[in-house]
Amino acid sequence: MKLIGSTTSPYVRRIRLLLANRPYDFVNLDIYGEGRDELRKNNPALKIPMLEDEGQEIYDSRVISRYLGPKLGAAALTWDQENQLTLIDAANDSCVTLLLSKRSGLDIDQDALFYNLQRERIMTSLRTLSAMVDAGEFKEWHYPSICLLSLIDWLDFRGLVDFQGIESLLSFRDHNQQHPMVAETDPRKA
Ligand SMILES: N[C@@H](CCC(=O)N[C@@H](CS)C(=O)NCC(=O)O)C(=O)O
Repeated sequence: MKLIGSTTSPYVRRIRLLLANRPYDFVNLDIYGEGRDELRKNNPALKIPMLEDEGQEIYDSRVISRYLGPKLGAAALTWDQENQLTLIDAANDSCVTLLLSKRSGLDIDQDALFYNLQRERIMTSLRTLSAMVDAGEFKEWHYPSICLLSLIDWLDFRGLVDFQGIESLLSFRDHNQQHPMVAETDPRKA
């Protein structure tokens, strides 16, 4: 089994945490630099993560987690958990958009429809996720918790979000540091 990704991507970190303590090869690419040709060879969507296993290629972290589920003996997700993943992905995708805009020299704080929509989506999704944490919905260490930790830690690492009013998301991250591979996959160590 081979996982193609990077050491900073929150989407890749999800799969590395899911595969904690399992044998696989990890290919760490700089997808905006020297690793881009390798990415082009492996995924026409030009995104990471991407998994190769027994001749099967799988794109997208959510699909990879579905593929790995039965192999890892994980329970299928409930519809409520699927919704949690959709909120996590929504916030994550919008934040990736903001980061790439920033790196392109664009002002992400400007009063423009596109950026207003991203900021609104990020805050409504994060507020809902924070309330879910308070309600105990992320007490267990399962795939939705793995995805939430990967998102929150990456937002903090990149300084993309003001956590005022949603501090329980940071507490959730801090209280889950002991799980396998969480320390080893810290994006600050990339
Ligand atoms: N829906 C995808 C999103 C993956 C994604 O956006 N990954 C980022 C890295 S953090 C990426 O490859 N971005 C490349 C780009 O947007 O050009 C998944 O869950 O795997």
